[in-house]
Amino acid sequence: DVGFKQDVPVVQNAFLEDPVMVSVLTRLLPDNVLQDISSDLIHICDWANTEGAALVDRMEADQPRLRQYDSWCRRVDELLVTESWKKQKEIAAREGVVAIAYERKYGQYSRIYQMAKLMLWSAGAGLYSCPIAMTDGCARVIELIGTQDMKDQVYSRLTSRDPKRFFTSGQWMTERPGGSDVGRTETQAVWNEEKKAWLVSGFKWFSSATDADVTMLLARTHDPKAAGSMKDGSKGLSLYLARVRDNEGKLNGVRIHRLKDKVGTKALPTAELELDGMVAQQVGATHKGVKNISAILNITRIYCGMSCTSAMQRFVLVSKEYARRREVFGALLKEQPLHLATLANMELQYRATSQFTFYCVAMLGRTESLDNNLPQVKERDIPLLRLLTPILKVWSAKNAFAMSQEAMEAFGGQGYMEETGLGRAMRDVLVNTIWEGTSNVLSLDVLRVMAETGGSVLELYSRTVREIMAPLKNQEQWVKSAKALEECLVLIAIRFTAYATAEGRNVLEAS
Ligand code: MFK
Ligand code: FAD
Repeated sequence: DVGFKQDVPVVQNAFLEDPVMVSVLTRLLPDNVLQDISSDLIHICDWANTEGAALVDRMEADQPRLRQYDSWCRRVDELLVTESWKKQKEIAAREGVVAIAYERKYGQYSRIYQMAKLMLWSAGAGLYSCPIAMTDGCARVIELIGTQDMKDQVYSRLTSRDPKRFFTSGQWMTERPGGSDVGRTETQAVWNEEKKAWLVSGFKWFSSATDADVTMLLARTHDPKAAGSMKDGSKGLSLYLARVRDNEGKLNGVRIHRLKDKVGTKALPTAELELDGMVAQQVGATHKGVKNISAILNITRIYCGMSCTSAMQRFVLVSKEYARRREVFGALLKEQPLHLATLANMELQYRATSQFTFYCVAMLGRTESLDNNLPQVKERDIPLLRLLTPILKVWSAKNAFAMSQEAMEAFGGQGYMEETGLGRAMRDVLVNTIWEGTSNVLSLDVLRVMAETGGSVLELYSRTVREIMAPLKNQEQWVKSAKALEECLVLIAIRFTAYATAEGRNVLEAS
């Protein structure tokens, strides 16, 4: 045991060690709120570095399995998730990672608090952030359009801090004929008078977090008033809410066909599901399924932004830590100009993405707060958030994956070793370019918003940009001002929109 031993890079507390996050929160939150929540943010980082890190290692080492038959050849479809995965659920409830947003203790600022906590919690949660995102989205849909019974029986549990009561939710949209194009959905819902419920049958091609307690799902409605006739395309779809298992743990008309063999997100039990008479309740109006589920999409897409920001924060912090300890050609890495330039570029990307994410989160908080009748919310936040959410999702996913490569390279050969966790992080962050809408589909979503508003959202955009830029006189101020960074993001968004428009036109011209 002789010879050189590299000093190991360690991030002690991502909140305390990251001036970027502190500055974003200082700008967006009133002093008393930041003071109030700081100890919780410090605590969750400590948890992520200790118990969280140990749980993540175990979740990776011991992945979910499916026991399809018992020893007597009876079909059981038992999903075996690890103790560490179950523990994550308990912790998620206790830490209130969904509850904070709905208790609204800090009004419009509650979302910022929740997303800041989620961002730090994610480092120790592995992929448990995925079921939490869908749970949050499901809670929002029930809050907006659910029945009183759904609020009492389900919403209250999705937003509970009691691990024994806490429910998670799935989001079943994608089918074999189409994931982006859900109008090709084959699954059908038929009213059953005897059970006074809808019975849903079909095949769901991707179901993350198959251990969820409830799920929101799309199905084509047999209209009982029109002798069971169905409408084609997405206009024939309605939204349904169902328990995945009954109180004894028996699946509710679901057969688990197979667990997916994925490139990453290995700890997450993603399955193919056959539905055969799943008892469900309709949520919201018939044939408004896509519109009704879009409240989930818009929340989970912001979660993708948050999750990518969290990954980027870690990439930057560990790369900087390593640069402070690794010596090359007679100097520390942090003193090598070219390496410093690489780190600076990473830091810039991370800063931009943090600002962009929390800019959207702040708007989300305002639109959900009880003051959402304020003119600012109606006239600015709602349309701007609708426009920026898909842009945030695409921007953060593409950049976080690119940065995972830089972080890996910054560690040299060690970066390529599984033990550093950078390979896993790269595989995991990559999925954000695909789930909750691929980049091209979300680019088209941006065009959909522009078309639906007759372009007025772009005027709103440029007005907002001009207002924020007005006090900035020279480039120096741009660099110094946090406000300017916020504005850069709006500019990026505009450029992205222009890009999407131009691309769309080019494709049309070429075809
Ligand atoms: C840590 C992060 C973890 C995140 C958890 C990840 C777990 C993985 C979960 C999944 O991946 S779940 C599956 C996610 N699937 C998608 O995201 C589907 C991607 N495809 C689209 O988004 C398509 O654009 C879409 C399905 C919406 C196309 O459907 P349609 O019906 O062909 O679109 P159409 O006719 O334009 O829109 C129907 C209505 O919905 C319109 O309103 P109206 O009925 O009033 O006219 C649209 O304006 C509205 N709409 C569509 N997208 C919307 C929206 N409204 C608000 N927000 C949106 N995003
Ligand atoms: P397609 O829609 O067939 O897309 C193929 C390609 O076509 C893409 O590059 C896409 O960008 C492009 N494309 C599609 N339409 C257009 C267009 N109009 N113009 C230009 N390009 C276009 N789904 C769920 O419902 N629930 C889940 O829990 C869930 N979990 C998932 C977990 C993981 C790990 C993964 C990888 C996926 C999960 N999904 C889930 C599915 C995911 O949402 C879909 O895979 C995604 O929406 C894309 O759909 P698709 O696979 O059918 O691809």
